[in-house]
Amino acid sequence: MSRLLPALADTPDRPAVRFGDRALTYGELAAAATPLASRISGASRVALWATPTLETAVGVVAALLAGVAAVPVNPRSGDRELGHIVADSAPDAVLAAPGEHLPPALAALDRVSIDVPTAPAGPGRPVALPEEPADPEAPAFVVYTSGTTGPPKGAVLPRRAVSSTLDALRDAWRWTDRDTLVHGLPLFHVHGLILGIVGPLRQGGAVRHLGRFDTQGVARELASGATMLFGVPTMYHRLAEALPTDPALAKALSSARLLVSGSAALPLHDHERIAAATGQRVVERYGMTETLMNTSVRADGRSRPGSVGVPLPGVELRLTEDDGTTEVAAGDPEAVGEIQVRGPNLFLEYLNRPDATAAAFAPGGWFRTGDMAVRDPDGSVRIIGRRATDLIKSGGYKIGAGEIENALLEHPGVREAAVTGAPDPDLGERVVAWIVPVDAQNPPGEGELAEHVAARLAPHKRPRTVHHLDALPRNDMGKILKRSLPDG
Ligand code: MCA
Ligand code: AMP
Repeated sequence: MSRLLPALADTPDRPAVRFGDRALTYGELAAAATPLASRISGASRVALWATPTLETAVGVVAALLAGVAAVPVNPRSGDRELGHIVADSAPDAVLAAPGEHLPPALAALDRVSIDVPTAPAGPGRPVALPEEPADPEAPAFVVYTSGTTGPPKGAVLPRRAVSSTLDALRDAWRWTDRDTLVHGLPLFHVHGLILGIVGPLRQGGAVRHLGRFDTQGVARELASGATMLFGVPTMYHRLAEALPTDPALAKALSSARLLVSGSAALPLHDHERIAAATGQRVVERYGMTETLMNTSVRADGRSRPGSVGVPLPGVELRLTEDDGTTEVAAGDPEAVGEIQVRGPNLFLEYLNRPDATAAAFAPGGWFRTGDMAVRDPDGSVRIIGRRATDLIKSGGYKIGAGEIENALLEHPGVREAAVTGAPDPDLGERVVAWIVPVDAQNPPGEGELAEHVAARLAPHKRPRTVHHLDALPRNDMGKILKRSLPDG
């Protein structure tokens, strides 16, 4: 019996995961993950080369069964980002599909191959699952997340955060073993991996991953038995754009039981276009790497565009003034405050960063999210912005301005750099770089700087627009005044 994933033993013949034409039942998943779990048993942490493949799903199940914390790694991470993650998390081994070419930082580790039989055995004798750790506080994941400055921090997520958030979503979304989820999210973040893969498996339902997101894949899966869709707003924007010319997509989305958006705010215009074309209201939920899920519009509740719903069962939520401890006036729908949360969904700490961990909490164990919101009279939360302007949300990815500025400053043609976010209809925000070149006659080009950042950090962190300036606006202390930069 698996505490986190009971269906592995209980319903071996039911479909569990599918990527393209490769699929596993729960029994087959247990059979593939169990030997892998024994190979890594006793390790403290393992890196997981998180390609959007069946192997990643098997790897994550193996790590959960073995009670070893998984560190999902973006296969597109550049050398600087990857070097930091490997040095900081010090994994005992790396789990990767056979044949994957690993960059040097990972190739230096012990490699454990995720072997998935090409022709699974079908119904067979039940697999004896390993004894999972009984301690709910044992780390299950270390997920790296960007801050305003410096390299990403590893949020250590215990098993209890994973189980409590998924059980709360079961309740809020009426999520059951009869549901089949479709998604095309990357598997190195909470949204795609914990909600999108571990989520359906905890409920005993199924997941079909598209490999990569495209509107036709969504239509195909929803038209052939999938019941739920998870996506970031950029994906819903692309669906909204495609709807007017794709009646099959409209029909498929209309037939879904639940469409869920998260990771950033879904613009009103896209909400409205999808509702008009499909009759469906997209449900928004609000979460964070450090807190997993905090609030959601309930499946049986009223979805209002702009609302991220009510606190999930077990989650306490308050809005505070700038001092971080005084609660804003209750019942005043105009009162803006920072969202603070407390509950079993919270992370344990930032790995190796006691300073950052301490700074993230207010007295009483309240986690400071940095998100600003108001509360409607019915208790539902409306996010209106972020405290830090140096955090950019692009395509649903959180990107720290400081991290990109540091990478840009490593380019020989860059003397000074500032990074901001500019509104973007597709990505929500896009990364904009403001550069003072070393040689004004011969400044580095936009493509060259994008390539430079993509190779060091990750492609989604690359600047989409580059402006050249003679000097950056600064105050008397020399601090860059980003608000004085023209609109990006
Ligand atoms: C372009 N590309 C490049 C370069 N330029 N590669 C290297 N160097 C360059 N200079 C490549 C990209 O790698 C990609 O390759 C392609 O060009 C297009 O990239 P891009 O425009 O960045 O993105 P996109 O393909 O248009 O993707 C949009 C997307 C994506 C699919 C919406 O942004 C996405 O998957 N977002 C999900 C983010 C997410 O999961 N967030 C969850 C974290 P190729 O074409 O080969 O792919 S938040 C979270 O977990 C919390 C808990 C929460 O609340 O959910
Ligand atoms: P990450 O740190 O990448 O896990 O992203 C978490 C952040 O994404 C939150 O602090 C919010 O700013 C944002 N976020 C997540 N879900 C939503 C949502 N439904 N609406 C608005 N912002 C969201």
